[in-house]
Amino acid sequence: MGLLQPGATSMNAVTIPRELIERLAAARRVAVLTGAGISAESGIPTFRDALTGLWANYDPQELATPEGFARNPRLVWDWYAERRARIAAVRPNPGHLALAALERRFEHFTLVTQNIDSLHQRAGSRTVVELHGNIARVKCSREEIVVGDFALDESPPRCHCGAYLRPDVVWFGEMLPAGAMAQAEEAAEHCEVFLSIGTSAQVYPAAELPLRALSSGATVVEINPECTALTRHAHFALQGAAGEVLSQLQEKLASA
Ligand code: BJW
Repeated sequence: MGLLQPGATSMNAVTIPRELIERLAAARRVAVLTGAGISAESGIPTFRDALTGLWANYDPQELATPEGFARNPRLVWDWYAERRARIAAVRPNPGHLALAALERRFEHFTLVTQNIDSLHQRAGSRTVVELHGNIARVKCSREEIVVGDFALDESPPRCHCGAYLRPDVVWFGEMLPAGAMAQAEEAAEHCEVFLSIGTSAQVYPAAELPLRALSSGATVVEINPECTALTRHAHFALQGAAGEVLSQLQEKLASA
C-alpha cells in the first residue's frame, strides 16, 4: 500500500506520520486489537517466546489445547498457576495506560484483546472485549460452568461433578465466546481506524479482524517491533515497542 511506513531501525526512533494523527483526530470510530506484545513491557512473556525454567521443554501451542490438558492435566494446570502468579505480580505499562486514555477521546472505541491477563482493565480501560477468556476464572472441564469456590487440595482441583477444573480460556481447536467475537467483528467492520498492537497475527479468527477492517475501508495501523503477516497490508506499520509508540501517539493526538 502506498502509505506503508517501513518503520525505523531502532526501537527508540519511531516517527508517527502526521497523516496518521490527522486520520485519528478526525475519526469517530476506532477499534483496537491487542496481543501478547502489549503486555511484554510489563514483564509477561509473549506466547511465542521460548519457555524457560521448568517449562523449557514444552511448546505452549501443545499446552494450550484440550488434548494437552487431557494428556497431562497437572502439567497444564501448574503452567497456568505459575502464569497467574506472574500476572498478579506485574503492573500495566504505558501502552495499556495510553489505550485507557484513548478510550475516553473517541465516541466509539472498542478494545478487543486476545490477552487473558486483565492488564487493560487494571490500566483503567472500561470496555474490554476478551476473545480468549480470562486466566482469573476457572471452569468445569465437563460442564463448562464457571466455578467461584473450590478446594485447592489437588492439582488440578475438581468440580463437585468430579471432573477437573481448568482455566476459563480458549485453547486451540475451541470456539471463541460468540458474543465477544460478534462485538469484535462489528467494531472491525464499522471503524474508521483499526490498530493492531503486539500480535503476531497468526492465530485465527482474531487475525481476520484487521483484514475485515481493511475490506470495509478502514485505515489499518500495526504497532509491533517485528514484521508480521499483517505488515504488508497495513497502511501504517509503526515498528516499535507498544508502550513507547502508544504514549507518543496519545501525546501527539492530544495536541492535534
Ligand atoms: C511487541 C512487543 C512490544 C513483542 N510491543 N509488540 C483459519 C485458518 C488457519 C487456522 C485456523 C483458522 N481458524 C481456526 C484455526 C485454528 C486455530 C489457529 O488459528 N491456528 C493457528 C496457529 C494457525 N484457531 C483456533 O483453534 C481458535 N478456535 C477456532 O477458530 O474455533 C473454530 C475452529 C476450531 C477448530 C478448527 C477450525 C475452526 C482458537 C484460538 C485460541 C488461541 N488461544 C491462545 C491461548 C489462550 C490462553 C493462554 O494464553 O494460554 O491464545 S494461543 C495464543 O495465541 C494465545 C494468544 O492470545 C494467541 C495470539 O498470540 P499473540 O497475542 O499474537 O502473541 P504472540 O506471542 O504470537 O505474538 C506476540 C507479538 O508481540 C509478536 O509479533 C512480537 O513481535 C510482538 N511484540 N514485544 C509490541 N513491546
